[in-house]
Amino acid sequence: MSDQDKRVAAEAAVKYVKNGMTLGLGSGSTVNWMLQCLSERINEGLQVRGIPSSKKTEKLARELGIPLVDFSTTTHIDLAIDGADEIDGALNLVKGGGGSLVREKVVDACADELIIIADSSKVVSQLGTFPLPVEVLPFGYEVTMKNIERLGGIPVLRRKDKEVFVSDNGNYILDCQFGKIEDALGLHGKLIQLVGVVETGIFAGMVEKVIVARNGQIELTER
Ligand code: ABF
Repeated sequence: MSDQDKRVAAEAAVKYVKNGMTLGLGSGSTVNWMLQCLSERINEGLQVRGIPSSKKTEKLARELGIPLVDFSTTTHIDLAIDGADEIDGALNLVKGGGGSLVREKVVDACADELIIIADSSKVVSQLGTFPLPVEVLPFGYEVTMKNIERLGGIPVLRRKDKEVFVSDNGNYILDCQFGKIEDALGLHGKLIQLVGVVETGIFAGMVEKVIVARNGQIELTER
């Protein structure tokens, strides 16, 4: 996992940003490099505005002077740029390692185009090595865990510094080991029907472009 490659992928994605765009700003360390690069372009005169997908992204974007709006201003996003934890050959993703999967999915799904940026460590032949993050309501999460187990998963309540992790939406995250995920969309469909499940970290059929940097070289994959 190389910081240099994250930066190379981030800079390549910013080349797709056009004047006047409303951008979906994802979350994670690769996106943080993208925000840095976007800020430099804005200082050179680029006029864009962004909708952040997490409180962390919003904080950094403000610090970098990136103009921000929210969905009360516009429900149209020209281009979203986001990271991922796993990317397979069909451009299906596992996301949510940073705990922002719900707002990421709202922003990414709204965008006319979604570009994913990553270092090569995220590219996998099959999803599932990374435990699948699932955001759940705190109320009755124990029941939701049992129901996920009935689907063959091993859910673990996410903790941060020994405290239960609470998402920007006030919910809990279950990190679920399902082993190799054969049918990502099918698994998402089963999970999202469970009472108490808010959203899953499976992003299937949403991605137009994936920009991966490997040893400083860009690999572009388009759907
Ligand atoms: C974000 O990117 C999250 O969904 C994911 O956990 C994170 C991981 O990527 P990075 O390596 O860039 O932090 O979108």
